[in-house]
Amino acid sequence: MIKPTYLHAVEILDSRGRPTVSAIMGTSDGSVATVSIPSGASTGKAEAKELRDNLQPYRGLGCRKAVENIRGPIAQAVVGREFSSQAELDSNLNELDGTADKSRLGANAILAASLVFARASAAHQGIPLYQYFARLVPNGAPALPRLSINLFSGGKHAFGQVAVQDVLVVPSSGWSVAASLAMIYEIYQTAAEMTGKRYRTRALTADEGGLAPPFRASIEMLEQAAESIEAAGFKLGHDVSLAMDVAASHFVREDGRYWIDGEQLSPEEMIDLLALWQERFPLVSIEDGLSEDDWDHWPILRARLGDGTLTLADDLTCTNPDRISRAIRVEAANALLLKVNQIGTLTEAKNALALARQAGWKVSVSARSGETEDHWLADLAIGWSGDFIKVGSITQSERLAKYNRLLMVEDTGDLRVCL
Ligand code: 2PG
Ligand code: MG
Repeated sequence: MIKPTYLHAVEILDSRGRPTVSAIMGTSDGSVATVSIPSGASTGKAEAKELRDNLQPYRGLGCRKAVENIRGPIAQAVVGREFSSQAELDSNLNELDGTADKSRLGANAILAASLVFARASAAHQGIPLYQYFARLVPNGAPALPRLSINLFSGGKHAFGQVAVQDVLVVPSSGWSVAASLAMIYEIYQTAAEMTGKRYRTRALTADEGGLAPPFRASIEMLEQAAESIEAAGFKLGHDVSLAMDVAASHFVREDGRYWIDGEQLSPEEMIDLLALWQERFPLVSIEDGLSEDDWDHWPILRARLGDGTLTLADDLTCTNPDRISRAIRVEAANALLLKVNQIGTLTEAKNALALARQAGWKVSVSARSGETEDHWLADLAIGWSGDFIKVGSITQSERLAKYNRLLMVEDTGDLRVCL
């Protein structure tokens, strides 16, 4: 049993300088916990709805109403009451909100309350946060995830200079977090030097700290990544592989055609293009290769990619159990990108995880493009034994907070990268 004695919230700023929500909870045993909430830019249509003020300041992006909802109705429902579990707290939050997409109180307000309760509960039980998360899932066994690290950015995270959103590097399984990061450092520096010379620009970075030279087409991101890996002294496909977040929902047009780097492709042609990239490059996963509404073509893409490359669903499934069930039923994907703020409570995200696991899917636990210095996501990836973690690049403290937490747990917690 845990009894919150107060719940407070503050509007703080995220890594893009936009407002977000932070919550603070005290409990009857004297513990105090804080948490802060991330926010996406290339969001899926089916995501739970963040509450934004739609007024000045911050061009409508303020979170003062969400903050007031925590200080007011949520605090009234939670403070002074005993809770026996995370599920009990989360179902109370959902009842209080009463909408399917959390738009009344705001998914940002609800997630802040859900997560701050988790951190307060971990403190109450005297266990690390990743242990608390592990105890939420059946047979939870904490394990360090494989890193998937953003090297080059395009799409909505880099002013749309090329259509594809991310090219990521993925060290082979078996590399520790510490060794993976040292490897990526070499690759990142080599890529910055090479692209600096090739494109005659300084190393400009995108929202998640990835490099964003003025590529002419998305294929150049893959070619340059492959070249940088080899030039840094690593064997492509052996030491390190690649992954992509195509984020195709953000360049599909109403007629269902994909407008990619000056070309208009039908869904079939888009699948051909992805299959061609899969043939040329060692791709561990292709995320959102098609748009969130293109349910007819996802199963074709998945069949085409086969077992060699994961068909990873982000906007398609939005960490939403209903959409995940549908994707499993029609065999649209075989891996889930899990983002807790897409659904809005830990318990619902846990249900999403369980569905994916039952179907034998791989899981990548992901940060958002707008992040904070909070590192709960690293604990979540460990506690829920994510196969991968996706946090962005290896610059900017909001990204490094998560990597540093993984380093800390790896060094002190005696966990090994899961194979
Ligand atoms: C994604 C995420 C993280 P955003 O598309 O996977 O890279 O981006 O947070 O902007 O939705
Ligand atoms: Mg994505």
